[in-house]
Amino acid sequence: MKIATVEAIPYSIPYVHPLHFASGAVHEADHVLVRITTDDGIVGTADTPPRPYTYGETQKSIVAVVEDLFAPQLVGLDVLDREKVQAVLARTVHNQTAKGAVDIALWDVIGQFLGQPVTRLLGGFTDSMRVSHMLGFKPAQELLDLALRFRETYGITTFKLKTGRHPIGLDVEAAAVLREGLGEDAELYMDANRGWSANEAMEVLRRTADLGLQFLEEPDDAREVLGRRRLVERSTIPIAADESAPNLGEAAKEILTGGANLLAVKTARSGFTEAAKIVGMAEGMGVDVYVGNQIDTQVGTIASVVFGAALAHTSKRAGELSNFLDMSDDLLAEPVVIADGRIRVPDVPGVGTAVDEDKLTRYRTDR
Ligand code: MUC
Ligand code: MG
Repeated sequence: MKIATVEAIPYSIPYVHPLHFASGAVHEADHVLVRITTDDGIVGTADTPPRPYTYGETQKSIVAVVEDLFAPQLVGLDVLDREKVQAVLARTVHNQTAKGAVDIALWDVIGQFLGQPVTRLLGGFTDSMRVSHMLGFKPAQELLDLALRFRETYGITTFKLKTGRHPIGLDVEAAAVLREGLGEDAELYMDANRGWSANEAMEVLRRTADLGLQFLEEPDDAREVLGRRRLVERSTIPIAADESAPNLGEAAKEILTGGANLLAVKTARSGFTEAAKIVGMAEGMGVDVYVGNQIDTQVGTIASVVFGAALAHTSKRAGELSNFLDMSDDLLAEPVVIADGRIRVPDVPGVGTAVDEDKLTRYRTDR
């Protein structure tokens, strides 16, 4: 069975609750839906979030690279020749999320072709993922009210607090109010999206030392190598690499050079194939991972759940899987359900991301 077409469809869905963080903000999901269709009519689907402040991609650049560069090289390849597809993608540098979406859409095709859920093809470890919810910049009391509502409504007890603000006391206060209000059993961690210097991050760690934070993600710019290394060496909690480790090579480099001792793995930027390699590398080096969030739609979230639940190493920690709740609508035909703080893997062949065609028609921006 061969790849017949590779499409990249831009669409836009507004957020009800925009998310603000140190490297940017989202008001609209200006994403790209990638679709691979085979000569037998199987359709594989994946979502692509443009994050210019993280990977340099835009909605237009994603459409261009998928349709103009990748599609002509992929059409005609057998859907099971995954390594040939990887070789095509690897010939182009960067374009992380465009490549990730092509990979996931292909896995979706393969699962449907074989009549198997992709999560089983990837490892089949478990059937659900525990959810961590990401809280954007807000005053401390609003953050706590939100977290309590998420706990009450969805059973979520793990929260990632977006930080990296100035003065740093804003984030220290937010963390303290969350810990006080949620109690000692809640899992809390911070993500500064490079908003601080290494010294500022050190100060935050000192002032939050008694709050039982799980880890600190991307506190500063990892390219400032010595500052980051000093931070990792002195911190009593793990320092996680997110945007400093977007692919296998960078992830290995960050671990080996002491830039991080924990890794965020994101299917939106690594697809399933490269994400699995990153997880294997981390496992081999005794480094923990967690499934991160690219402010994913429900289509993107299901891909993360399918991958995270497939492997023992990614199932240990909660995955960031709930920020689609801030959107006004979605393309997924069957809405994602969060119950008792968990999302179940869809038990269908493929990834389980069938799209509502009426909604796609309504939200696509290319017609
Ligand atoms: C994160 O973990 O940094 C910020 C932008 C984006 O796409 O995802 C994030 C979350
Ligand atoms: Mg992050």
